[in-house]
Amino acid sequence: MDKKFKRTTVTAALPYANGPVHIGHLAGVYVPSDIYVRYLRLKGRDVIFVGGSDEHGVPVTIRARKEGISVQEVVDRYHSLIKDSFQRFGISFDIYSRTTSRTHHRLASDFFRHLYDNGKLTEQVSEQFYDEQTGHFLTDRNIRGECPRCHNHEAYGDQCESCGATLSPEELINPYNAETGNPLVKRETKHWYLPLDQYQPWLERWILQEHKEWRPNVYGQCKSWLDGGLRPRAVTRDLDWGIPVPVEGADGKVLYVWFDAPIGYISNTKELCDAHPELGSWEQWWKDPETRLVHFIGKDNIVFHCIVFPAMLKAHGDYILPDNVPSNEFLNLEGNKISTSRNYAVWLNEYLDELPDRQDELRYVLTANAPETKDNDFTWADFQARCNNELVAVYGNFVNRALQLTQKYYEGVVPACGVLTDYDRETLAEFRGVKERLEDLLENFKFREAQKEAMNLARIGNKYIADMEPWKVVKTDPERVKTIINVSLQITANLAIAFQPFLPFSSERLRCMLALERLEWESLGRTDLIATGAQLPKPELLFSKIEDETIQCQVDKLAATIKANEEANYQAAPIKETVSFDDFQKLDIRVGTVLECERVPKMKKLLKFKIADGLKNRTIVSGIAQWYEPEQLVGKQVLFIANLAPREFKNGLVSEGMILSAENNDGTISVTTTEHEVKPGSQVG
Ligand code: B3M
Ligand code: ZN
Repeated sequence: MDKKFKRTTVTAALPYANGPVHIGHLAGVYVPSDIYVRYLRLKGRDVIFVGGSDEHGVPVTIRARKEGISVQEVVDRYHSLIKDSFQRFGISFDIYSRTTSRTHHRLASDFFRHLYDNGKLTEQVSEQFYDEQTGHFLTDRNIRGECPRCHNHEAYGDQCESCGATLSPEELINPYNAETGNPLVKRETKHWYLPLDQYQPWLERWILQEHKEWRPNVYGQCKSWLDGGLRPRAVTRDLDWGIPVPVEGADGKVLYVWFDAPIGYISNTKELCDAHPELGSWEQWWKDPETRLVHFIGKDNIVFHCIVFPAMLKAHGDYILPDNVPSNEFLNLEGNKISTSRNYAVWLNEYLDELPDRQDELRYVLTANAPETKDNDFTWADFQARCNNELVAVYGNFVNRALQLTQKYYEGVVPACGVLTDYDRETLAEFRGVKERLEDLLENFKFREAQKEAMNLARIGNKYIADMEPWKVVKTDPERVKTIINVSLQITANLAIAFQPFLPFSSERLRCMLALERLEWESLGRTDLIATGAQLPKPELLFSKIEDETIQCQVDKLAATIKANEEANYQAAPIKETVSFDDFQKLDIRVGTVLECERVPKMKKLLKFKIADGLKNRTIVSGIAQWYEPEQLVGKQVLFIANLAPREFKNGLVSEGMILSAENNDGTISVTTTEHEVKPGSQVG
């Protein structure tokens, strides 16, 4: 870290209190920020880690209406759920507060007022959609109407979920209030704007010139926003949930959630410092140029943290600006986008309940697979493989061998180190540079590589003990074994230290098993960490295997969610154009009995039927092999079109008609049949 900084304020994006947090949030923001903060604390740096719930905005109000409870109840519920899950998961916030706190309301309100009083905001009247019956202006998400592209009648003001089009409310045909169904009219309303265009030249210099070191994804997104030209942004909304606009004549208006939420970092710092005078004044953490500010966020929040919030801070004038904004890309889940509204996620609270005491396993996999440079995919199979093949088979296995052998040979008393061989020395030498390498990676937010580096030490340890085979040497050279075990224990202590920022739970357990008072980061790389003669307690396994059933259970759960979503979204296809009765009568639909059914060589999709149609036997070929075993259909009665012109397949096979079957919404096929048995050749009509 730069010498010019005395302390660091680390913030992690404030999750919306409209649902629990999921692995996407963890991988993108909370695990990396926690690693970073733990590391800084281990280094003895002055740091605070600020978090909290974002409790304003439209999503919480929508959730409240959906569940038929008050908005306050929604945010209360999710705030405690999120806070509790973070705590159980070991995200080591110094404070986790909320944007509905009184401190925050006051501070955000004052912040706005300061900008307003100093002429930093502009006023603009514009036309917005308004529900005359309820007397409310509506936000994009609360407006529905007919999609101009696909004519779905339930498109949202910002997007049509049917065809995926991005929309603005103006484009909707016959817009209506999503809640009440009332038609909407346009009405004039006044709002306050942050004139971002005025900050463009400054932002260009500050980001594009002075912060070239930001991650390429962050820098790139900023550049493209700046290249597109910034426009004034409204910082108020017509809404009855939020912080009232502290200006006369602004009744029914609140601060825009993206205006107040980042100020939440400041309010929460104030709340922290008010409760802990030893931390000094909150202002020192936000206004002293010797304080370094770092925001951890997801990629959909980049513009707010790199452009809008800095412009707000700059406009205010007293504040420091972020020094870095490490943002990750997205994490997908089993190849699909994670979605709170579609309930498609691995929710942290459920993970903690269903896989108890496995915090470090998830932390490990999310870091090993972190979407630092590109979107990444979380799969349960990969989770299991990494846990079993890396945590259990490498790190856990090595530690367990070292500790168990100490018990077995020396009743837990650390044996003295004798003369080191070249191989011992080479192994220990690998630990010498590790502190510097880890620090360099961590300081530069390369958590994935840093954890790999730590895991590499475990591999070295594992290889050492496997190569040394103390269980064999003990029979021939008991003195030598003492040295091997001593060296192994020194390596173990190093692992406990190196993994501490990443896997705090197992490092703590390992510390106890090594009977160490503390794990000192500064001692990383030393080979005299465990004193000869120290008594170690009986060890327990550091990691245990994740069983197939556990994984299957989770995979099934996701599949069930996908299925439930499909059901919920199911809409029958529109009815085709009307046909005359005469036209209908031209079709000759009949019942036939399946005499034979077999697969067609080289044509994977096809089944070949011999059908008795009451007059002769005919061959019909049908593309349903994926859904039936041939023998399931033999003897069944099926409906078929008897007068369809014969169709020839590539291999010369001719189909004399078509068997009728229904396609379910999940794409599966079901052959139609008659309710009672009827004579083959019976006409259907
Ligand atoms: N609540 C968006 C999100 O959870 C928003 C972040 C606020 S950070 C000040 O992605
Ligand atoms: Zn559409």
